[in-house]
Amino acid sequence: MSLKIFGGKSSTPDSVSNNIKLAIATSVFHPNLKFVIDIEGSGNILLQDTKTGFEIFEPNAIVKYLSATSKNGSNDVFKKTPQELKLWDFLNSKSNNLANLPLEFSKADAQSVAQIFTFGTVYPVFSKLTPEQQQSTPLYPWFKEFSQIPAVAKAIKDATSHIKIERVKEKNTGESHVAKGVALEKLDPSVKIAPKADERNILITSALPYVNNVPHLGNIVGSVLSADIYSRYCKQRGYNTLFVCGTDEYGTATETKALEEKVTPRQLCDKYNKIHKEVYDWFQIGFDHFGRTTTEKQTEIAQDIFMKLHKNGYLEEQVMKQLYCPVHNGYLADRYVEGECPKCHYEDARGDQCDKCGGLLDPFELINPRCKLDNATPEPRNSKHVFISLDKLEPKLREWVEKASTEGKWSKNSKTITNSWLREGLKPRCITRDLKWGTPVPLEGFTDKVLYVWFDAPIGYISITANYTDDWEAWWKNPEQVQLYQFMGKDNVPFHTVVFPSSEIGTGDNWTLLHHLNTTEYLQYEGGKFSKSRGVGVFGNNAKETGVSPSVWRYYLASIRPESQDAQFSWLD
Ligand code: B3M
Ligand code: ZN
Repeated sequence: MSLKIFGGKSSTPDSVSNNIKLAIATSVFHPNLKFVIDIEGSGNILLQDTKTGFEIFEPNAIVKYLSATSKNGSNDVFKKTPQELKLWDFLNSKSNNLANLPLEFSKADAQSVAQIFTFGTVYPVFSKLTPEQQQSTPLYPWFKEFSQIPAVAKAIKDATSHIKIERVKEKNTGESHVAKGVALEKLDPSVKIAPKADERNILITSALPYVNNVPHLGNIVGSVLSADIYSRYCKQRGYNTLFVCGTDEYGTATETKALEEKVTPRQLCDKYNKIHKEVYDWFQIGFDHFGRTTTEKQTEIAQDIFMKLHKNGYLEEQVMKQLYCPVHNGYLADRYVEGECPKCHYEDARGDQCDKCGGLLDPFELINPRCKLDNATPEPRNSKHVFISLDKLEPKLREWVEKASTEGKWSKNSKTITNSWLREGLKPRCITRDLKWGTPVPLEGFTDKVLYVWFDAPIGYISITANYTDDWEAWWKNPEQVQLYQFMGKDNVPFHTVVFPSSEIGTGDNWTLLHHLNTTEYLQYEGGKFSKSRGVGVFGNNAKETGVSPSVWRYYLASIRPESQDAQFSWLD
């Protein structure tokens, strides 16, 4: 958490009062923060958590927040103490006769929120009284004692001296942003967010974007922005929230793209992981951690899940016929085979789908198939693979889906998609691939293969958390205390409601399974599809180049969010 506090210009008694309260609370509860008032500032009081965007405007609420977030802070400050209640009554009665102030403080205590309020409130009045007048009020002994507490004495100085703060120019807009009064603190980043007993603990994930592309606006609104909005909401409500995401880096797409760019998969991932990070930073997405799937923790956790499935009898072997390219010596994923569509005879159909007639294809159906990379003619080869026995896991999964979809209030669409898989009956699904760039299969006889990216990627949520905190199991193996919210485009639904939960359930471990999933339909670009290869659409980096501020982009994208049907991005809007 990093906080900024803006004090107001002290020209009216009210703002003197407020600044005194803020300065005391800052100096008492967050001694690392510096409270300064900018002479040219707008005068608006504000506390902002620069990481989450959390903001409070009301001075008394800020004082309470500073207290609650201090080292020994407790949420009790949000309840009114008896002294406070009396104080409110006094203030509401508009009586300004201090002699009537119902004070019951026996001892000056700067840790007491009620005393800070009282002190701030009476300070402007009190400081105008003559020494004799001051001494004649019942308040005097306490007031004097309180003002002499060192942290308070310092705060009074801070609140009553004004400085001119250098203007910050924003690069993109050239606009001059006025810093109003600044107190900046970085709380120790080594303190990790952990679930707390007796609090609402919310774990938020957004679908892990494929690393090998620059994300387009559809990707942004569907997962990271939607999740960020929810995460900000949760944090403002005071829920103990952890929001993680990262790039999905393994698989054919990465291997192929690396070949195209003539770099290693690792180099490719490093380059694009950085690009993703920059784009999301620009959009002010407040991840608590943004990681990646190609880490040691991923190998450790994914292999552990795999071996537990094996031990519990949920894995089986099958031989698969696949297309192999003899020129670049590799098996070809469906979409890396091209050829003539057997249905409409379009020349450039892909092995998974024909872009012209939209028909779903099997790569073996293509007429004159060719390797997308080098045009060589692929040949069929047999290869032995590991399948997850979803059929055996089905009864347990069904039971879970029924419960989770009700408790987690899944959207109609998510339920329909999930039920259509269940209606057909689950079949064993291949979870290994003949590739190099992936998590190695830890099973004898398959060690030259890697885990299929859709088996591996959701485990990325867990390993990314494990790279953030050693205590990752407190989030991921704690269903009693943690609720998992996952954000994604609708095409990702079955992997999150069927395949991933089945893998988790099959291990026999006590996982924090999906509670609520939030999905979007597609965002279209001026009536068509976003397409990086055809250069159609707005991509993360283009948004920045427009010079329009991220807040405007965030607002617009959220306002056209494809909640229940496809939506249109339009420049005219
Ligand atoms: N990378 C697909 C996508 O970005 C995939 C999501 C993985 S979530 C674990 O749509
Ligand atoms: Zn080839």
